Amino acid sequence: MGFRKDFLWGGATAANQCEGGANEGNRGVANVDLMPLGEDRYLVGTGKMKMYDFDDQHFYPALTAVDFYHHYKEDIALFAEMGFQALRISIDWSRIYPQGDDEYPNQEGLDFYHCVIDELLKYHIEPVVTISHYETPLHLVQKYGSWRNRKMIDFFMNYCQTIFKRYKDKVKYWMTFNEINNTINFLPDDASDEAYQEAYQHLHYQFVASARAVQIGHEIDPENKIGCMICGITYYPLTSDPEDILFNRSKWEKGIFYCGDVQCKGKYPTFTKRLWKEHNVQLDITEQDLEELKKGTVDMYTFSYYMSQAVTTHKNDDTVSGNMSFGVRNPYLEYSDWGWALDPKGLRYYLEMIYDRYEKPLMVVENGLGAYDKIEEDGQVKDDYRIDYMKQHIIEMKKAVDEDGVDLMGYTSWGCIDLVSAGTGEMKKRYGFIYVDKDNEGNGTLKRYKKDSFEWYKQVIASNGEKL
Ligand code: BGP
Repeated sequence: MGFRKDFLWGGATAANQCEGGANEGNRGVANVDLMPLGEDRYLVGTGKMKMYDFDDQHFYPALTAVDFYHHYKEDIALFAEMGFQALRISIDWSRIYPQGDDEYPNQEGLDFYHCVIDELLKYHIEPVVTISHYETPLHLVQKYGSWRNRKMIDFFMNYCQTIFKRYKDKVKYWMTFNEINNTINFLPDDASDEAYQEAYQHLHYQFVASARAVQIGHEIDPENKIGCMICGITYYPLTSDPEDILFNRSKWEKGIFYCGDVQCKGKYPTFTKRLWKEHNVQLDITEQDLEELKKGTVDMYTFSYYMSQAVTTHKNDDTVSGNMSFGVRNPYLEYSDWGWALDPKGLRYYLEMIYDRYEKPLMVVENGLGAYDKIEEDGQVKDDYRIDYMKQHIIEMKKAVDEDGVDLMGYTSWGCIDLVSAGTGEMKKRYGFIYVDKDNEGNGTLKRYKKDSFEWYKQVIASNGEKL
């Protein structure tokens, strides 16, 4: 059997992590521009430190990133050489509406993505577009408090309508909010009731915005396939203590199913009441909102998968953090240079569990290994560890398809070209098939080099995942 004939193989990026060109094309300032490299990044990201202006003490990697803004033709040509059938990009809201609440869109921003999309289509590469990948115009954060405010739904709708219309007949695959569930995942287990209140309210407004976007997207073009995008983590209980089993279940409910259920089934799941009660949460939800959720269920479930996470209620100091999640070391697994569990079987488990729950087509829109790469004097990068990581994950994907009948539409590996790390702001945490000469502090020629994984991935695509 194997993967479907129209399986989409490709790679994934996000504007704030690869574009740069922050001050070009009339773009506004985005919240992520102010996420510095270094220790303060986490504090700014979690809102514990307010940073509304640039200062000399910090380096802000998103401003220049790997300059896809000026290199997109060269980069897309390299993706085409690998045989990409899809490229996941995000549209940066602040290029289209620099302030977020502007009356008219910014023509230069619209034109930029038009050129990028046309360049992809020239090589028959399907653009897969994330509408919001952690990028929000800063003005919306400062003036309205971002997603704490219901008004955000209207600003977002305006933005969606503009891009759905402008890229009609060119873009068919969309996803609304990248890793929407991270608003909850990011909270430590002992977060305050106020923090939960804020997070659940923020999510509710995003659910409504997403559901309305799905409806508008279908009205503008019935061919559109619009997905949710979930940070996929396979949670395991560390022990068989029933307390651990229940704790693990709450991780799945809170971290994975809560968002997926609302976006795929169009209603809050039954366990919601318990989750809200645990933290005395009272939300602003109208009857109209609930109607919108019902009408705006997604066409596909897209997700990122890097790792699994073991959790326990027992005292355990061997803690590990991974992609926006916290847990303890799993003695059966190896860990990456950044301490993320390497667990291909966890991907199969996730695929089967989710497909069984929603019966919607799935797409893996992020997967990959962030590692230290060494470039040799002759420009070679021998990244066999990356090849091995991806190979093992693709093998498990294939089992999920062949043995369990999961309907999998595609695979876009994360950071197909080296880009800025979302979690740490580093450049040295590299994921790409293409090496970019740039270091953490922003030095380098920006020259692109093919890694060993480049040729490997080319054969994977050419054989539709048979030659690994
Ligand atoms: C996901 C994000 C991506 C990407 C990836 C890898 O959470 O959607 O934007 O960055 O994780 O994470 P990191 O860059 O922290 O290694």
